[in-house]
Amino acid sequence: MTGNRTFTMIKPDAVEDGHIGAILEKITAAGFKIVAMKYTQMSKRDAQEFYAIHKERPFFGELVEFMTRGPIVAAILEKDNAVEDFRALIGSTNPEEAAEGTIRKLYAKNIGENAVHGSDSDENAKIEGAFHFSGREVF
Ligand code: 3AN
Repeated sequence: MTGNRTFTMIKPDAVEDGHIGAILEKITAAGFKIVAMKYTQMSKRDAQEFYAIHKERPFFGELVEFMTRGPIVAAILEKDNAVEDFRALIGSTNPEEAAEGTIRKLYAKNIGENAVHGSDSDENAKIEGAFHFSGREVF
């Protein structure tokens, strides 16, 4: 069974470059409904916890630095088959491998500064959504 919610972040690089509006337009045009959204900035501790699964990876320090260097847009999105369909909309982690028309192909700079996050499973979508939003902030 596939769930109907996923979690996303528009990352600091895309925010700095002024792509919030264009990315939200792609997301809603693809049929995702925004059920929670905020403009926020993660602390070092937030990012270390959010990305704890990657803490042994060589890029962990760089990832924490990048994700905390400026504000992000965090959102919970609703659509049938949300996790898989959103991963298809954003494209591969490495923008050089991302399909034409995907958000990362359009806006990502490289494998680290790749414009957007998308949960990789229903379970992680729930954990990540709950990391950023209280129940009262989800509609
Ligand atoms: P995705 O975001 O496509 O699920 P993950 O979960 O493998 O990709 O990686 C999480 C984040 O870590 C990526 N969005 C990217 O910002 C960063 N990252 C992944 N691989 C690398 C790498 N080789 N070098 C630098 N940063 C990376």
